[in-house]
Amino acid sequence: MADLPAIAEILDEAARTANAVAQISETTPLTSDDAYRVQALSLERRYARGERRVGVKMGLTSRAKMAQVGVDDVVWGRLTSAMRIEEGGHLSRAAFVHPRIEPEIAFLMKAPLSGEVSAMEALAAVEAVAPALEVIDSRYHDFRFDLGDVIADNASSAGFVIGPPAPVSHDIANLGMVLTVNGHVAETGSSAAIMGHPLRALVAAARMVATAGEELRPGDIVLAGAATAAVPLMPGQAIALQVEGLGAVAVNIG
Ligand code: 0L1
Ligand code: MG
Repeated sequence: MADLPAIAEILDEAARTANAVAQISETTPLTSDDAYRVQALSLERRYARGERRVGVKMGLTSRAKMAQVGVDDVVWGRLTSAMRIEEGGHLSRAAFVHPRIEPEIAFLMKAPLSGEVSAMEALAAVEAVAPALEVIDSRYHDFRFDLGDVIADNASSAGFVIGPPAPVSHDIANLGMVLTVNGHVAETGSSAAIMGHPLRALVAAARMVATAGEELRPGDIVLAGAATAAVPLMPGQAIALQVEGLGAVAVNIG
């Protein structure tokens, strides 16, 4: 039987020290259920160090990313206080293994949400929406993983930046999103690439956290998923995301 606490320690240490490790699946293929247990155990280690859970991220929310990993459902991970990067602030490339950044939409929750909910119920629990950047960083060599690997690795969660919040009355179904690096366009996409509508990612988040006995809580951030491919991060980059009608969010890489 797999030693789930030992696997959680390996992945937590890999993230904490920014040292890549071999895929867990090379020796111990994990079911999704066991992989989510590993994720929860590795997050317990972060909480014990003083980090707080501040929300969740949805991953593999575009058809392109699902096809890349060979799955047909989204994944989720937990966001902690230590992953938050100030809007317009700096992050150190050296604190990560091989970080990438991707353009997202974030929800800020005002009411609890959990289980099977409709899109209308999900929307009613949202305080605000915002442009967001997610830093992902697989703790596996070469950013290679199977589904169990990536779930256990907290869905590659590494950092996030939230832009100015906008009222939920804003229609987020199909917003143009432009990611620039040092003023040059790196990726363009639409919020519609996030499961067809970012609100579907929130519905999925409510469903998936419930399977772990958790809920989305007031004040939580929910990252809905990426609208384009992720861009590798290097020192000296100024990263900015402009979301049509919603605003901008930026971060500098040192
Ligand atoms: O946020 C994401 O969609 C990433 C999920 C994990 C897969 C990856 O690291 O690309
Ligand atoms: Mg993401």
